[in-house]
Amino acid sequence: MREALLMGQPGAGKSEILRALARTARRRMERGRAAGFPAAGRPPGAPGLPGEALVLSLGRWGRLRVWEVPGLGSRPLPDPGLRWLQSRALALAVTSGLVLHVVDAAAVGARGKEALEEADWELAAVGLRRGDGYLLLAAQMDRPWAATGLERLRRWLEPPAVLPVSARTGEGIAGLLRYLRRVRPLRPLGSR
Ligand SMILES: Nc1nc2c(ncn2[C@@H]2O[C@H](COP(=O)(O)OP(=O)(O)OP(=O)(O)O)[C@@H](O)[C@H]2O)c(=O)[nH]1
Ligand SMILES: [Mg+2]
Repeated sequence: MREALLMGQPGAGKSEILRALARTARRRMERGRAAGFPAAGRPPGAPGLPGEALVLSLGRWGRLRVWEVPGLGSRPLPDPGLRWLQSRALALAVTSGLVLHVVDAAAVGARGKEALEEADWELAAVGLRRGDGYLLLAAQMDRPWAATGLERLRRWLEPPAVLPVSARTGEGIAGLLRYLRRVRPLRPLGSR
């Protein structure tokens, strides 16, 4: 199954985006319009570990599992199982996974570069290198300073693609679902 990875700092807004996406996909399905069916899932390779994943059926591109990668912060997580998940996600990020890089735009607006972790710069570099396998989700757009943060993220991280979202208001969530439906299966980086 294809993998989409919600990655970013602890508290960036990954879980809320996953929930909002599940709600939107379910609503679409209920209206009978599109094949978005969320099902319960677990992050791959993580039996018994906490984590959330959403499986979307995307018509001719098959199924896509969107999963939340444990937050990449300034300190390593104490649980080796969660660190293993993070390293597996990073490996997929540079090879064949679809990277959904979540950054709290309001925090960047209010605190500038202080609000970005090393992992954010590294993921952005993966985005620059990969191009089509990367989407920056500028999250929490309903909060003060988020517009300033969005402008800075565009300038500083030079993302090949960016989508402003708010799990609170629903801004950008339908657009994210459309993006996931449209994106083609990615070839591993080395095969281009
Ligand atoms: N106003 C507002 N608050 C948000 C939004 N998204 C998330 N939050 C808040 O930000 C906090 C962190 O959100 P989460 O979605 O749990 O963050 P996360 O990235 O999953 O964090 P970890 O799982 O710890 O890595 C919570 O208190 C949310 O209520 C948003 O779009 N708007
Ligand atoms: Mg979370």
